[in-house]
Amino acid sequence: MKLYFRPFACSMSSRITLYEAGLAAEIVEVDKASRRGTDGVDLLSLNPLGMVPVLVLDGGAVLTENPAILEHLAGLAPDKKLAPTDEVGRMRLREWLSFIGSELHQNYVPLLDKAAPADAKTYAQKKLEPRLAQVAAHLAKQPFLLDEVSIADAYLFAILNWTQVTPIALAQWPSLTAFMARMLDRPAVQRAFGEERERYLATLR
Ligand SMILES: N[C@@H](CCC(=O)N[C@@H](CS)C(=O)NCC(=O)O)C(=O)O
Repeated sequence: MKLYFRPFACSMSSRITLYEAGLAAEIVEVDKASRRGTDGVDLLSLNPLGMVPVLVLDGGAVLTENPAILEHLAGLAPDKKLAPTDEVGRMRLREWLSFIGSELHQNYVPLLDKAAPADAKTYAQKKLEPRLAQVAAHLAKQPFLLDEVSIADAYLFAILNWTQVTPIALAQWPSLTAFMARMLDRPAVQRAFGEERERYLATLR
């Protein structure tokens, strides 16, 4: 199995999940400008939009879309219980994955994109703040999005990590900063975060 990633992109949640699940995979960095992996593979040949994450399964099947990759990885290690298997739990998991993907992730994009017009940034920030407040209210009542830590938390962690390079102050929601710290206490998250930070800083040099 191969995971294509860019440092501190949403693909960090797949790396966290690999480590939480104890799964072996080759983790391949993709250069932002050339969209080529360090293995020489052109990302556009795997995903026409050139986005990470991409997971190439051992049989050669190519899986894109972060929530689908996360669910697949969780399913490979059922004993780690990173995704609920009961109907209600699965329903809640998909509710959160969908919320994070469409309501949070996509609204961060203009704030991270240097080419986005100022109006688009203002609009995105206005959309994001009430949505972050909604997650904060939920996490003020419980430590993780579901009853137990799950792939939804890995996805949320990767997305909230972007806040530090936006004008939004995460500290206005103590339950979100506490969530980030709680996640960073987990060895799998610490390892993934540390490795991605090292690569991220290298790309700035
Ligand atoms: N819907 C996609 C979104 C993936 C995505 O936004 N990837 C970003 C990094 S977080 C990316 O590769 N962006 C490069 C680009 O848009 O050209 C998913 O859930 O996997």
